[in-house]
Amino acid sequence: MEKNKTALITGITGQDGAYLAEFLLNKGYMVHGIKRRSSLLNTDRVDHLYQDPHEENVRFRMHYGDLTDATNLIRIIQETQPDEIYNLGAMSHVKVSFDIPEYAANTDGLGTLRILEAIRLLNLTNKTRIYQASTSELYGLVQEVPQSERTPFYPRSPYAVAKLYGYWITVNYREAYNMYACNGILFNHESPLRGETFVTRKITRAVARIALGLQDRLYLGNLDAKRDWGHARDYVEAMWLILQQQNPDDYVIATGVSTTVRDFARMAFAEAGIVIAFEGSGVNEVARVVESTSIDHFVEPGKVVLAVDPNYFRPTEVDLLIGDPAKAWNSLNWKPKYTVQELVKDMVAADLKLFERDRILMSNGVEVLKYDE
Ligand code: NDP
Ligand code: GDR
Repeated sequence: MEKNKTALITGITGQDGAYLAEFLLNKGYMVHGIKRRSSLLNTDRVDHLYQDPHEENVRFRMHYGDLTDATNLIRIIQETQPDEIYNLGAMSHVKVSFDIPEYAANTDGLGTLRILEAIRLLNLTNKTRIYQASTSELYGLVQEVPQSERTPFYPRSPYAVAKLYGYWITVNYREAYNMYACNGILFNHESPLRGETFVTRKITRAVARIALGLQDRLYLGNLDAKRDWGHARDYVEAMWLILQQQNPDDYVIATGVSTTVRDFARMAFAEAGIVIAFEGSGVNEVARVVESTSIDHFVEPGKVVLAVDPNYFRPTEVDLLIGDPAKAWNSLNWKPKYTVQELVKDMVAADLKLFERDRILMSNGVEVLKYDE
C-alpha cells in the first residue's frame, strides 16, 4: 500500500478519472479530484467512491474547478499539496473540437500550462510529479506504422493541435525546471464507462438497444478508420507506473493491434447474437442481419441495422493508428490484459444489462424513449 501519498486528478468525472481514482484508492492514496460545476449532476462514474466528508479518514474528495481558471487551480494545488497530479481533464472529443476549437485549445493546451505553472509558482517542483494525458491523435496523418515515441507528429484536428501544445509544454517544463513531468501517449482505450458519443460506446449501446427492441438502426461515419483499442482499466495502471519510475520520461501505451470501425461493429453485434454482413460502399454501405439468436428475436434476417451517415465524417480524418508499446512493455513492465475481443465482450455485456431495465418497462406497457442514433 502507498500510504500517505496524495494524488490530484483533473477530469475525475471522466472515464479514465473514474478508473484511476478507484485504482489509486486501492493502493492507499488520498485522492482529490477536480470536477466542473454543471447544471446536471456529472459525477455518475465516481458516485460509488463518494465518502461522507463528515466521517473520519476520508480518502476521496472532490473540488469544484476548471482547467480554464488558473487561480482556482493554484488554490486547489496549494490546499491539497499533491505528490502526483494526473492531468486528465480535457475537451476530449475530436469531432466536437472542430466546432469549439478555441475552447479545446484553452482547456487542452493552456490548461496543461496552468497546471505546470501552478507547480512552479508554489515551489512544488521537487515534490509533485505530473502525468499529462497525451494522445495517439498527435500522430494524425500517417508518417509510419506502428507509431512509437520516435514517430513524428502530424496532428489533424483542433483537439490534436491543442494536445500537441500540452505534450511539448510538459517536455519543456521537465527540461527547463527539472520537473518530474511525463507524457503518456495513450492510444484509444474504452470501457463500459466510455462516453456515449465515442464510436465504440456508440456501437455497443446501439447493439444492446437493437437486440432489445429499443432501436432500429445505428448510423456511423467512416467505417474504414483503424484504431488500436485497449481497455481503460489496463491503461490507468500504465499512467500510475509512468509516475513511479526513477526518471521522468514519455511512453506510448497501446496494444499493438488495430481494428477497423467496421470490424468492431461486426464483433459487437456478434456478441449480442446478431450476425451481420456489410454490402455496398461509401455513403451507401449498410449492414444487414444474416442470422440472429438475440434475446427476443427483435431482429429478423435481412433487416438493415447499420448505415452510413456522412454527418459523422470529419473535415480531416486520422486513418490508421497502431501503437508500438515496446518501451512501456520493457521499461514499465506493463502489458495490457484485455484483447479487443474481450473489450467488446465487456462493453456489450454492460450495455445489455443497462438497457434491460428499459425493455422490462416497455414490455409492461411503460412508454420508453425509442430513438436511432
Ligand atoms: P472524458 O471525456 O471521459 O473525460 C474528460 C474529463 O475532463 C471529464 O471529467 C470532464 O468533465 C473534464 N473536463 C472537460 N473540460 C474541462 C475543463 N475545462 N476543466 C476541467 N475539467 C474538464 O475523457 P477520457 O477519460 O476518455 O480521457 C482522459 C484524458 O485522456 C483526456 O485528456 C483525453 O483527451 C485523453 N486521452 C484519452 C484517450 C482515450 O482513448 N480515452 C486516449 C488518449 C488520451 P465533465 O465530466 O464535466 O465533462
Ligand atoms: P477518436 O475516437 O477520434 O479516435 O478519439 P472516436 O471514437 O470518436 O472515433 C474513432 C474513429 O471512429 C470513426 N467514426 C466515428 N466516431 C464517432 N465518434 N462517431 C461515429 O459515429 C463514428 N463513425 C465512425 C471516427 O471518424 C474515428 O476515425 C478518441 C478520444 O478519446 C480522444 O480524446 C483520444 O485522444 C483518442 O481517442 C486517442
